[in-house]
Amino acid sequence: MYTKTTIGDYSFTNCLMNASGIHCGTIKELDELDQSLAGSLVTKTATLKSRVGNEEPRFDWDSFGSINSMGLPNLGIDYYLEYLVEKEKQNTDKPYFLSVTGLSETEIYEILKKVNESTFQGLTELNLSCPNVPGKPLTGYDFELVETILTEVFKFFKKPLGVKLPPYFDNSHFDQIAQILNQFPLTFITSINSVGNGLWINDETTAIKPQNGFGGIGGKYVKATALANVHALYKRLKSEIKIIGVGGVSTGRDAFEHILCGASMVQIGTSLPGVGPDAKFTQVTEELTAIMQEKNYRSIEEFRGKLKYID
Ligand code: RRO
Repeated sequence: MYTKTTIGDYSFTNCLMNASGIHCGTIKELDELDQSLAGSLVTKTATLKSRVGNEEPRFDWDSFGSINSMGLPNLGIDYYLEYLVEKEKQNTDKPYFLSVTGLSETEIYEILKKVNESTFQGLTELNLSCPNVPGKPLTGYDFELVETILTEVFKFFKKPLGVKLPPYFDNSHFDQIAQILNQFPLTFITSINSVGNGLWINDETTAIKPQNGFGGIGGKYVKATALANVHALYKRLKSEIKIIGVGGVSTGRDAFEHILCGASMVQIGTSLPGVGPDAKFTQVTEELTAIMQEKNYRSIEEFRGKLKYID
């Protein structure tokens, strides 16, 4: 396919995949992703033990995007790890992503040790940017803590690792996070997680229940922020660290823009659940391929990161 890509030593038949948290909590959902045109899949972010997450209603959406305060509901690391190890046996040339986090620094090390010791061969996405766990500040905004965690993790973790980052809004923050990430043998970063602490109101009442209605915003509302983060990090990170772009992708044009900004792979989040993996990945792949054909690009490498600036 025109849209094939690579991240580290891994090759993917298609640069499109789901975003963690979207259609990836159960075996049934993961299997539907696996059978679609997506080039890979990532699991719901797993913790050591399963979690029910926050009270409902905890998700709402409109034609421009979504708000969520899921609170990390997941079936626990063993469930996702066993699923992926099994998939790898059936599908030896398709690389998969496992998303993990911990509710404490110690839990992050414990869960990554488990992944390191398992037979999982794919890529691990360490989520440093969940905005919705009450009482837990967002790790990606604490630069010192990010540096400490990565220093500890790379003492023992020997598999390909990436980090999922929150959106940043200031050039000095792009500089600081890139300076830290460049010190480590990261394979990729995923940018951006939802824009934390938005507030939606229906009539006179919050749209979701947890934390008095505050939640992470995704979809079209965040595309400009996502593109800026992908491009700012593309310009600052060493070339070995590949970028997975996520935020506001519902068409081939959106994916094309993420790649122009520097993304090697593009995740689809908010726009996926309404349509389902089969139809969504077919639509976006066809649209992206049509744009490439019209512009005479035969691979995404021909335009990746080549955003033009007005003179
Ligand atoms: O589960 C969630 O509330 C959640 C997570 Br872990 C995340 O990384 N991003 C998000 O918007 N919601």
